[in-house]
Amino acid sequence: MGDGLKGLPPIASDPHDSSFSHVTGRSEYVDDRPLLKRELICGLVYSPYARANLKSTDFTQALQVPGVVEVVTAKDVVTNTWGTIFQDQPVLASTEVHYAGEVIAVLGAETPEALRMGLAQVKVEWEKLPAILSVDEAVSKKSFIGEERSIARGDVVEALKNSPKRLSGCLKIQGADHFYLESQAAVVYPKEEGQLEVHSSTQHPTETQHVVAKACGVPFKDVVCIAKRLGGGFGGKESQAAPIAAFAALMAKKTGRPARLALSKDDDMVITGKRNPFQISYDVGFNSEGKILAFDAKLFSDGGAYADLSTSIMERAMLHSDNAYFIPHMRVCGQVCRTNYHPHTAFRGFGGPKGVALIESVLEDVARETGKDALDIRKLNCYKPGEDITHYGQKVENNLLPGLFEKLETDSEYRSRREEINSWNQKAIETGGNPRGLSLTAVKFGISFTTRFLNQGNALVIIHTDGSVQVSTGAVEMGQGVNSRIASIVAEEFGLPLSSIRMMPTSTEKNANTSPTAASSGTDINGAAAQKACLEIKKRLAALALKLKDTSKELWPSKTAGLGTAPEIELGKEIETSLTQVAFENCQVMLRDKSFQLKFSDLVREAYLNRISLSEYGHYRIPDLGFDKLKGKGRAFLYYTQGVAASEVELDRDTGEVKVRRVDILMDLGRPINYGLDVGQVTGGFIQGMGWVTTENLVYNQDGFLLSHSPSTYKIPSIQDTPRIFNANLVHNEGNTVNVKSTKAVGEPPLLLCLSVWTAIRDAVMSYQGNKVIPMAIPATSERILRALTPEEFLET
Ligand code: MTE
Ligand code: QUE
Ligand code: MOS
Repeated sequence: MGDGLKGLPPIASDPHDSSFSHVTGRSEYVDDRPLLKRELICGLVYSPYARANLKSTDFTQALQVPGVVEVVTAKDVVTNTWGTIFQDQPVLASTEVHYAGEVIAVLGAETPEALRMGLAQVKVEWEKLPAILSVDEAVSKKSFIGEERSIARGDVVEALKNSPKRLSGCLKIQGADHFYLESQAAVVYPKEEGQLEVHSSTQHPTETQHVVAKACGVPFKDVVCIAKRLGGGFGGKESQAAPIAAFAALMAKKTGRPARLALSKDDDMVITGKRNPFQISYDVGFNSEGKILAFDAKLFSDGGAYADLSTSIMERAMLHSDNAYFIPHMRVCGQVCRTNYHPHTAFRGFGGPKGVALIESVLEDVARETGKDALDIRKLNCYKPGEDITHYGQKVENNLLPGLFEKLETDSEYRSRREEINSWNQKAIETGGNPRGLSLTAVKFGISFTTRFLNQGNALVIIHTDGSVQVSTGAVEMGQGVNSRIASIVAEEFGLPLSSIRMMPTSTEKNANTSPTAASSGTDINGAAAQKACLEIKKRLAALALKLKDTSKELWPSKTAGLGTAPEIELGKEIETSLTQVAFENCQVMLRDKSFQLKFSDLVREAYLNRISLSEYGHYRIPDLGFDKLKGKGRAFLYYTQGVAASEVELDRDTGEVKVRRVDILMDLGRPINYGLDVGQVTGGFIQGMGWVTTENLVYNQDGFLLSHSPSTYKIPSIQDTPRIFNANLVHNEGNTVNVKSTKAVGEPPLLLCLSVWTAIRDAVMSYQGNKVIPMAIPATSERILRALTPEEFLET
């Protein structure tokens, strides 16, 4: 099982469908829409304090500024509550604010200058109130969102008691900003009879439509939300794009004028929530071999001021606390805390990275305690035949993990490099040199929304009479390439080149009741829906082709339809079986026995003239899911995307800086639809994660106001931070037949492999400190690294 995994050699791939327009600057984003006559530019008034009473507001002077037109406050909001899971959040706050950055008013002006001057003239009187600004404080005050949940198997208390070795500890994990290059933005056009056309940078057009409609007090039918493309979303535009669009819509509704709101980077960072910070305590029992016998963990997350997606994020953290490892007795408890920070939200990986950070960290510690190599500990505990049921009772099917560990151990030359690093570090300790670390971690990411009803998608496929095709789905293109992948699926079904397929802007007018493009499932769900639509059209076309074969050409629709000189061809039951006899290839439609063929575009034209529908709407639902949230048991995921990464780091002994010397990644992505896009997701996700675990440090003042709200104070990875040697490879796996085209989702899983950089940093630190267990928070900033290397030099004050 898993032995002899074969690599998948690089496959020449089609470029991203926007690559040309991106590099030539022609790609249109929301704020690139030309200004219309009378259009208003909006700006936001928000709280500088974590918690405060809003004693009074005075907009008179602001409204006297020439060019300032209107102000929108809570009084203008028809239904002033929203929230993706719990409706606990006001669109605009009115009497009390619960986080620094909470919006209380929207100002509309004719020019950016007027807007800036107007905002400066807004008078607000705040009365500061005590705020909760840490998880510890929230826990002691029992300030929670939702109930505590627990997922357990076996008898963890007894098994811990009977374990020959025990270890307990705490792990502190900070948040991270999404740092999409396009900030939150919306442009709203008021239309006839109260209708609103919303252009939004949103991962979730349906929710944006709904939040706008409720805030403005109109039925859903009167709001169309369109998302052509995003300059990055990463989860940050899953829930939090909706109120931004509502602000612009309220202004458009109140003034009857088009309204645009495009946040500055600083406002965006202050207002929007981040990856949830986590605080975790754990107790692990193991034997002298390093086999884990029992694992008990308690997870607290900082949800911020409102629920947002935090409870689902916590659930995913709990479902990923096993990661790639079988733990016979396991209990994981999770509780979201309500604090006075911006509401934290989805971020690539959702809760997964926090759960995986925990267990990967614990395995590093177990290695120290047993004196073994951490890779051997991981291989020993890895899911394998006979030990392949998760703590929530789902079987790990098509499990490539053992083979992935073996292959990357070889490909990355792990053992010889471990030897080199050992002697390097010995010298470093003696001579005051820079310590190095090496670590190999895994990911097993569950693919499916854990909330069952979200696992559905729909697609509209339209063939025009020249044989070119338009496809609309609920999927949002945010750079990940979902449009290119779906276009490839459709092109392959019809046997057409990609140039015949046009992916249309995502719009609730064509695809309603959609799920967010999230949970890495965009292609899985929407691609499968598009494929279903294609198959229905193909059945009709194939049935017609079979009829045309037996019809003399003079009687074909193209010769007779205009005059009505021959009866129409009737398609009967053969529609159901036609596809077994007909193939669509190379722009041709042909009988499989080669007795007849014609051009795709000619057949399409005959079909139109014969009054056969050339459009289809496909709906797809992921089958066989059965996770019971109350019991914490069942099949939560359709399948797992798996991978491993080995990272080597060097720590600067004087500055604490991290240099990532080499990274080797190996992932199972099934049969990639587009190899190039997939490898792009792997490397991009990995480096984005590296920022979270190393340099991205969110700093707040005592009022809970984010101070690090721009690239000058918040350090995301740059080109200098990319690993000096960076090998990202895939393995051959045709076995994931449960998913469309036997592919596997790629969007989030590679981010979790960044944890190998963090564990490599821990490896370096602990190796430098004589292999003692030394805790490390996320991110492992330079400061934290220096303190861990030489604590005596940095006494905490
Ligand atoms: N890649 C780019 N370039 N930009 C993004 O915003 N978002 C990530 C991932 N990759 C993102 C990205 C996140 S959080 C998710 S859930 C998936 O893409 C969503 O798209 P998919 O389901 O089509 O993979
Ligand atoms: C992964 C996700 C999401 C998720 C569960 C996952 C996600 C999301 C929701 C969600 C849950 C309940 C709701 C709702 C959405 O769950 O993105 O509207 O009522 O939005 O495992 O990415
Ligand atoms: Mo991605 S965090 O599921 O939008």
